[in-house]
Amino acid sequence: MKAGASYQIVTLNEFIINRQAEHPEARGDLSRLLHHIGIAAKIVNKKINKAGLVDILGAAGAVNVQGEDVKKLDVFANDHFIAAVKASGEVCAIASEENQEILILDDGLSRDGHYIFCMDPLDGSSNIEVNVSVGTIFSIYRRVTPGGERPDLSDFLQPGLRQVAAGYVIYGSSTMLVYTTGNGVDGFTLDPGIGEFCLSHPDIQTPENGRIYSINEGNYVHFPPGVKRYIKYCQEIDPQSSRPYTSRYIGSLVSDFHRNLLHGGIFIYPETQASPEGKLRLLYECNPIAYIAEHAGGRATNGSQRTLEQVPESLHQRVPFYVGSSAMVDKVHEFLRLSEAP
Ligand code: P6P
Repeated sequence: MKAGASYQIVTLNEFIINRQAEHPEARGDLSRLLHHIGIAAKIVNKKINKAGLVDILGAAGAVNVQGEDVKKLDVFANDHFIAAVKASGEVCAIASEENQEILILDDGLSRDGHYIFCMDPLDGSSNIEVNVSVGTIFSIYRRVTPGGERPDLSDFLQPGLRQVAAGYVIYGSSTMLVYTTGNGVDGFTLDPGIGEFCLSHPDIQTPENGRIYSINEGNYVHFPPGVKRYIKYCQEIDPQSSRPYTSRYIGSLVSDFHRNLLHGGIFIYPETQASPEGKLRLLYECNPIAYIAEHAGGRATNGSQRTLEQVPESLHQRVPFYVGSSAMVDKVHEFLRLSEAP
């Protein structure tokens, strides 16, 4: 950067307020909720960064040197995102990967909350002990039940198209928050020095095509024939580049998706023998990631139907998931259709 060039830091909160100003009709309720999500992300990030010191802090279930009960990090993350969403007063109910049933927030403010909140508070948490990036994934809808009345499952069984916002936090070599409210996808990197998420990736557009495919090839023998053929296609020499595609699989959805979002690529978790409906959850993994992918110019399906058009049948429903660069998702669809042709 040239001497004297001004580097304008745009913090997450400034960005949220600026974006709200573009919508005079906005009442600030979604902005307030997003602000509280940012706070929870910073709290979880601080805890995760210390997770490597578990021997000092004590393993989950133990009592640490400070005499505190050590919680599993996904329980810790779940508690803090619930607390942050409750503090916003804008959400009337929560669905979480950590809770079998929906959590009704029926204290004064929340009872009239306009939104419902879905989350996987710490996706890929088994990777923490080996220091691999993990993430929080969230999704926000307007409630369908009347304000003031008790929310119910109908508020959550909405197709992903109706999301008003979706995002993820990736706790990696740096901690980032990436989200969309349907008007572009923007990425913020946490600056620990000032404790703020700062705009680092404005208006993310995912490449239309890519050379990275992400899939757990350990399940190869159980994949649908079309997926097997697509993998072989990726491994052939590409005439344009004289080399095959690159296989990258971290085993943490947010990390695999984030890399493909920026560089181009496809992530696939199809149905397998162990997971005949697929492994990933529609409400709080596939829909938010699909919403982000589409608003960055990408595509997300279950192998035939657009993920965002799928009407959920249950809270923790699993679906096959193909997400990433649009040309790559289209290409795997060709192989799936060919394999189904009579
Ligand atoms: P597998 C992590 O447990 C997770 O839910 C996603 O983050 C990840 O993409 C997937 O499961 C990995 O599953 O079966 O390949 O280990």
